[in-house]
Amino acid sequence: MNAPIKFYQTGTFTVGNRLLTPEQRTVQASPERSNALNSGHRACQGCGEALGARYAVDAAMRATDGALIAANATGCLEVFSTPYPETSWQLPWIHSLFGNTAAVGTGIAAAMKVKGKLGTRVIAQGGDGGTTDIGFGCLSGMFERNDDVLYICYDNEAYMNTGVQRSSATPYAARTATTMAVGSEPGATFGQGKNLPMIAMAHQIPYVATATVADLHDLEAKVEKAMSLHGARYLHVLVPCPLGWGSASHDTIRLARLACETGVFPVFEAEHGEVTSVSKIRHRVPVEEYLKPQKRFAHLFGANGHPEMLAKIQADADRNIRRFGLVDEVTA
Ligand SMILES: Cc1ncc(C[n+]2csc(CCOP(=O)(O)OP(=O)(O)O)c2C)c(N)n1
Ligand code: SF4
Repeated sequence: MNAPIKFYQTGTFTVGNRLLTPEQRTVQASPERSNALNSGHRACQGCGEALGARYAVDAAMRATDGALIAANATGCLEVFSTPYPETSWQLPWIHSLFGNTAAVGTGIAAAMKVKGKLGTRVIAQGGDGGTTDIGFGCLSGMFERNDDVLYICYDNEAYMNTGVQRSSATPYAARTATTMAVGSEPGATFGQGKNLPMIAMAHQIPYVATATVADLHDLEAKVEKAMSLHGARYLHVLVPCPLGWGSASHDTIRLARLACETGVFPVFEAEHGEVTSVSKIRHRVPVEEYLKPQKRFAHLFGANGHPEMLAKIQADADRNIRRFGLVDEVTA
């Protein structure tokens, strides 16, 4: 009897890496990886932010031969990794204020320059609240001066560390502690959220990219590319948060993938203000498939649901697909 053919996804932890040449394998596949964000931290089960940060920082460590310093805004990533007097970080790591991480990163880069340590590179990282709201002025300044820092925003679309309050990256209609699911237009009604990647592009900095924890190889590659460049660089990573999104902890990667496949979250790269590559949608799906597994959107469904709000979310996703050319056959 013929054995059934098995297909393996290349680049995975299991058999997949053995199907790739050594130079194509993921950073995490290597026993030489730095484990810069080590195990034992206190993130929730299924935390997309912990996963994204682990891959991103280890990739930055490999790209710099370990000559890396990180500044970190207040937020979940800082809190779950450093319960005093412990730390999960295995690199020089500085906790900044909630709103000044970009400026602290700039200062570290300037200090390295003055000391002649040009090989020591800097990343600054924070959540979407620390990035799109309170830290926005410092970040825009860092971009405008073209400071030699890679800023990584882990976007879980709300202020999770303090109990799921709305940020300016919270999507339209999402329920948070400050945008309750009540009234004729329940959930966040402020608009579609602030689009930081496009604002970063408007500064014409050397490199802007988006990524998700659904494609960790892509995330690593973008970090490595960013670290091969100098000047201000910005990486925006969508990181589902089971606690804040009301999703199952085992759905983190599936939701990140659905965010891409619906067009809700376009994945692309841009250099000096121009889009240079996009990740095409392989199986386009309606936004309902992405929204339904998340309790923060539960009020949109059912007998008392809000089809008109769903239609707006679909229209925004369709606009992303057109704007970034995410599906080849879309012309209008
Ligand atoms: C000036 C200031 N205001 C408020 C806070 C309280 N605070 C700490 S973390 C946080 C929310 C962080 O949200 P975000 O940046 O989105 O990161 P997440 O926790 O979601 O990863 C807030 C409001 C603070 N530390 N400093
Ligand atoms: S609240 Fe969300 S972002 Fe924070 S540790 Fe839990 S899953 Fe991660």
